[in-house]
Amino acid sequence: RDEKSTDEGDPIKTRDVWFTERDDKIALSLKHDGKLYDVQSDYQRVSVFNTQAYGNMLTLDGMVMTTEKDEYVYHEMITHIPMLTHPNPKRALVIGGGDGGTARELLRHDSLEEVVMVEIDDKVIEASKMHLPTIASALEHPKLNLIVDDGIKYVNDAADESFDLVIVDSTDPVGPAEGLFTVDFYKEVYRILSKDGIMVTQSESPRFNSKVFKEIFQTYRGIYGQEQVHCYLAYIPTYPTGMWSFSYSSKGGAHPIANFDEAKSKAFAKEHRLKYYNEDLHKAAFALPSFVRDMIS
Ligand code: AAT
Repeated sequence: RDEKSTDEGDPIKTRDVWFTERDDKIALSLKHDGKLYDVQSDYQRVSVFNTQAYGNMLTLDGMVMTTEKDEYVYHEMITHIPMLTHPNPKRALVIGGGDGGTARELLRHDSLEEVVMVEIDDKVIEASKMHLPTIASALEHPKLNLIVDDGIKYVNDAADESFDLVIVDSTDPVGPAEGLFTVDFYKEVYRILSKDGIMVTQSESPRFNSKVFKEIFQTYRGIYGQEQVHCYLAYIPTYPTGMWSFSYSSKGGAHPIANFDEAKSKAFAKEHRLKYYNEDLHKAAFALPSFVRDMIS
């Protein structure tokens, strides 16, 4: 993180303060008009910045989680791909996702009877309700059962075959999310999925987090089988490299392109005026650049 003001003593110049997400070799910077929230929770540093290009932005330990202006890409893609492939999803579980974006998109689907969301950090929920109201808009929805707890514990305690869809919308494998990247956790997720259940996870940047990216797909294929696990991509400008990946794994073998309902997808995207997801993109997102394909084949 880097905050340097170069405009002190010059009231004519506009503010020139930057948030920087820094890695060893690359960095991503956004100019902002101030910090709206900044709390050290039991798990991480939770902050919201008012950025000039992307609106309010949530960061955890100095890493960008979501922004008001590009959140729709991530949240539409992590939800509608499985929701429009599964024939009749009734119960969904979200691990993480405390900002509310994933729940908001899931709850557009009337077929869902219940969405259980398990977020470890109530400060993320508080910050999002206060400063990301368009993302947090469904957090009070009657079909949402919002639980503040460790997602690993919740999954370990959940009954066999109790969810049609499990979405792992969680942070990178450091801090509280570390245990979400282990074989044991994914075996438990498999156990709680119904027979035709689907698991979707965010699976990092293929170029930036290559090692984790490869491990993720190896782990899932070991559990679901080689042919049941697919990778898809989306463009997210505020995540490192801008190319973000998701994993799709199905217990019953539903193929994300062969089995998806294209007519329903088209009507759904139109009805809800989605900004990224549509029936063409549903198919196209699974087309991988050769270097990505090679990494996981
Ligand atoms: N939709 C926003 C995207 C996120 S936020 C991930 C959330 O997962 C955070 O709110 C974090 O508190 C929560 N989380 C982390 N570990 C756990 C856990 N063990 N149980 C429950 N929730 C957890 C992810 C953005 C992707 C990263 C991009 N670089």
